[in-house]
Amino acid sequence: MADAVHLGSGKVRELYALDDERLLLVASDRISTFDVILPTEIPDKGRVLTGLAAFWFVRTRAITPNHLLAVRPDGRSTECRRLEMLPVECVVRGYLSGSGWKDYAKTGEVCGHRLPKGLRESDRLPDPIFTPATKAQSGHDENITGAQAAALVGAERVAEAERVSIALYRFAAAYALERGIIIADTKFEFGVDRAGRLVLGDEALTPDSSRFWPADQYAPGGPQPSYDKQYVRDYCEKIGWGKTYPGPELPPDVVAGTRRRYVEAFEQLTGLSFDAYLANPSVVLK
Ligand code: Q0N
Repeated sequence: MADAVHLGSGKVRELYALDDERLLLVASDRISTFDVILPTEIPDKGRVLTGLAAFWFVRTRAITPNHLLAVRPDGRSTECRRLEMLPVECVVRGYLSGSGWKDYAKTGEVCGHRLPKGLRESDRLPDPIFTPATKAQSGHDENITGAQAAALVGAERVAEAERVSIALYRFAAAYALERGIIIADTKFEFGVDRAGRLVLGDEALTPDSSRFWPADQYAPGGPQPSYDKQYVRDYCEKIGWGKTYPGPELPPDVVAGTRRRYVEAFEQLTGLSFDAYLANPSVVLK
């Protein structure tokens, strides 16, 4: 890290340049809820997300190339290929939730996709839909139409990103469902390499970039419990926090319960023990 140049901070991650071709993505243990970073960290959260993303990168190589080069022994740092990132977030929704549900309830459509009438909140969609978004000035994600996405990156590139995104979602959602986790929706970020190839970047198919729901509690017709953040949300509701900065400190039992859920998601999806990952992060790459 001595000569890594800090390029920027996301809400919960830091990005460094290693050289002209390689970046280091470092996942912190910070947690956000209702778009606010809380003052209390969840121990090992960054390691869980790093290990899970690496696990998926290896298992989706037949669907798309990705930026993963190595996971460092600390378990939270990913060395990756430097790409020219597309300014579009590639969201895939398999279930009707969040802004997708809000848009549907208002208009019967989500990002230009006409959907069947009579769907309830959290219902499974007949087929997953591609609902691109951009980072608005406010820092919030804003849904856009396929035509707007095409204006940003070109029609052919959007079509390619859509095809790959849907294929990734179908693969991961089927895999996760067999292991008791519904991936309701997920966000991919792609870049282009020097050869002009589309390459999957960022962190993919983690509970931070997706909505994970426990399959055994699935009950459409309202919002679903979050696989990872439900203890945090319940606590925030209980104390009547107004959901604006600053967020509340979390008590030890909420921290412990939340850490356990992240570790459980890792173990359920990878079939590996998290202790084995901590001892040697490369176990997820096999
Ligand atoms: C990159 N972001 C947005 C880190 C993630 N492989 C890459 N090459 C070039 N740039 C990026 C990547 C990746 N991944 C991605 N910014 C730059 C997401 N950031 C937010 C901050 O934390």
